[in-house]
Amino acid sequence: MSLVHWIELPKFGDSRGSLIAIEGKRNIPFAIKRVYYIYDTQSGVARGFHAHQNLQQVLVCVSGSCRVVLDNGEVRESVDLDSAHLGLLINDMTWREMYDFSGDCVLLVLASAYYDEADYIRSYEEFLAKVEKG
Ligand code: T46
Repeated sequence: MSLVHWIELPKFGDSRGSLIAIEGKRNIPFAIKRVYYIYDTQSGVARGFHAHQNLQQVLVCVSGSCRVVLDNGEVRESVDLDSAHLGLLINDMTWREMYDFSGDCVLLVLASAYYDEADYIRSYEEFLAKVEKG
């Protein structure tokens, strides 16, 4: 089963340009408790390298592009984010790495929970041990 779950965000466009509306529990499958965005990422930098124990997130590349690697301990998949109307849903216990940020990349992230450092698994070995245990 693929780890890549896209959410199509409806685009309202007219002669003035485009508008996308995001609503928790409507076009996003959870109540949105937190929003953050990653931008000005320096060339060659990679981010992420962790999993979450209890967090769902949707990543939307609202400008530019980047690449996201997802890994559930068995399957590893790489996906390009370059569209403001596509959200990438990442469920908990999924290892993620982000690469190849374009200079104009703005990566918007919608999260199901408030920030909690204790929710992060930052060691790949620890992540594998946890998924193997089930
Ligand atoms: C994720 C990927 C996609 C906060 O104080 N509050 C926050 O809500 C977040 C997300 C981060 N921070 C602080 C913690 C660190 O001192 O911001 C700093 C950078 O965070 P981090 O190194 O975790 O950033 P990334 O880009 O590696 O990962 C982030 C999210 O943390 C993570 O949940 O899934 O983006």
